[in-house]
Amino acid sequence: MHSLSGRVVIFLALLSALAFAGCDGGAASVRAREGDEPSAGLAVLRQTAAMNGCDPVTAQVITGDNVTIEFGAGNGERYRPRCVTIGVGEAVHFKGDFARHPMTGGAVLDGEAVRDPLSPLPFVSAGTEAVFRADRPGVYPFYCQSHWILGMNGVVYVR
Ligand SMILES: [Cu+2]
Repeated sequence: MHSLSGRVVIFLALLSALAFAGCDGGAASVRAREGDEPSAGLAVLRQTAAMNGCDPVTAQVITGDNVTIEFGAGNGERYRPRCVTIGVGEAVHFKGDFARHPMTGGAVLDGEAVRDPLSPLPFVSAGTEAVFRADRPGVYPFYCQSHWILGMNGVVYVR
């Protein structure tokens, strides 16, 4: 359990580092640990290209600032849409009952929900709306802490 979480944190850190690299040519990949070769990170990314039920190739592409992901109530225990792609500077609005569906950045990997402490996605457990504005390219998975096991998770891809 502990080693899995450690491994996933490293994996998520690599994702963040790759996002950085894509942003400005690689000079600022500050989050990669010493000893982690960039090629290893790319391999990990390819192996896990599909996560939280999303694949970057098939994710819905939405442009503009009116991307809304709704959850709960009539949508059931899931996010609609579950997988979206937006551009840098654009925002995603999450709308639903966060008290019933507390949301956090992170991924369900190997049947375990693992929170990503580096995620810029907000942790929200109250209210009915939250906004995530993307300031750099990256892969930003998220899940509901109560219902992730039912598939209540998703990914925001930022290009
Ligand atoms: Cu939920």
